[in-house]
Amino acid sequence: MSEWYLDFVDLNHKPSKDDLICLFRIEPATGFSMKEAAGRVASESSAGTWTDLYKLPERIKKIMAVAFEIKGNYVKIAYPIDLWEKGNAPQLLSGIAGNIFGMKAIENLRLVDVSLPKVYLKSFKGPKYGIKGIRKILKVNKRPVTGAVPKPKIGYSAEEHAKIAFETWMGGFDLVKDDENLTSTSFNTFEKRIKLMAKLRDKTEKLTGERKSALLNITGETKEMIRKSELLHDLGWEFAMIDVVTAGTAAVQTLRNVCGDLGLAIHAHRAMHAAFDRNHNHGITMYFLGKIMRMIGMDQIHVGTVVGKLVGSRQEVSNVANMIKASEVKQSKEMLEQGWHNTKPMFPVSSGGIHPGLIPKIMEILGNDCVLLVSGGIHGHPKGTRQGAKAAMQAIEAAMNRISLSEYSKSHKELKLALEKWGYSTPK
Ligand code: CAP
Ligand code: MG
Repeated sequence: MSEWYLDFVDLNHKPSKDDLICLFRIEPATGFSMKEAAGRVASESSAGTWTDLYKLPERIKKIMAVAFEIKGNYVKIAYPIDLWEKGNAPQLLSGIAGNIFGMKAIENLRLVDVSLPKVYLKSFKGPKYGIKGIRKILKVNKRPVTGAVPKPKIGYSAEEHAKIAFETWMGGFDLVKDDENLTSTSFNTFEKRIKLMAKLRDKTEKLTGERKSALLNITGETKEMIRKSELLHDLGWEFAMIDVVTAGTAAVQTLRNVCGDLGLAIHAHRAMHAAFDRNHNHGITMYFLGKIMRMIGMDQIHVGTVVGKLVGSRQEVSNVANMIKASEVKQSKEMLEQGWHNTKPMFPVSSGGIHPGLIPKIMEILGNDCVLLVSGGIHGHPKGTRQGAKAAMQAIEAAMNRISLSEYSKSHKELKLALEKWGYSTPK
């Protein structure tokens, strides 16, 4: 068979400053060399096909991707900027995260990172608010922002849901979040929930003098998301929440535009990410997902907890959290150089199996610039949601003042009860 895959490999090639550079980890299938596998990835993700052609205009050679570095299983591929439509995230994924995952000549393929050149990055909006903007909205200066999802995940009526929100806010939390699978159901419609919650938000703000808000889940068909984001705006809400993987990058881009015009910040839930990032040999890293979501312009995104109920090593979680906050990232084994060119930093969100006993550890990993979602870990408190939220706020105070939880719990009864129930355990 006459192939031209090796035309996509040139280990002497020097990428230009406007190229997108991708870092892949490739395991070739039996019978294929690394070069043959790398050439296939570069070809199928850019301007190739499986056989040589009768005719190939010279011009096309200028947009062929080039595998220019192979180190063990790590391969770097340079993609000329002209391959890409500016401001089109789905197109980018169709190329560098598309057919290549299914090629027979490749046993396993991992898209590790992509380095986005300034000219491409700047064709997307980036976050509207970012960390500083959200801190300003919520009037929370230094400590982590706090939030909770009413639990169980789905099942409460809108009235019950709003009452739990009230208790959560009254316990000192800033945010109440919808769960990823709660949108608008017969027993808890979006409209009713956000109306009832808005009333109780106003009441809590009056009672406490604090800012209170919510991350309300608009995930759905794109036009329906637009309609729901308008409803949120009309009721004075500041955030829309989107399950960004299930909704898809096209919808997420549209909503970044719409929410931006309405002044809404966007909370990105990552449900379904583990379908492609959990197996370290194949798929797409959470690091890459975090990066394109910052590029598109989410204000905050779930990154994991390390010590909570879901997978994600300390290294993985802190790499993602650091990258979405950084102004620049230096190259290392599994990360490419990335300048962010004034793109605002995003808030990393830690959620999933958190209770007060785990809070200092999470703050040690993520620092104070994070959103802590403590849900089961407040609603399961022996005295209920409000006391549970107080216990979590006390754990944050203790960590901010570098006092051990056992010491702080001597004078803080809510924290004491939480520690008696959960201790410092990691839920599974
Ligand atoms: C947390 C959560 C979040 C997960 C998502 C849940 O609840 O609401 O969806 O944390 O994971 O349903 O599990 P709990 P991640 O606090 O009660 O565990 O943030 O890692 O993407
Ligand atoms: Mg959830």
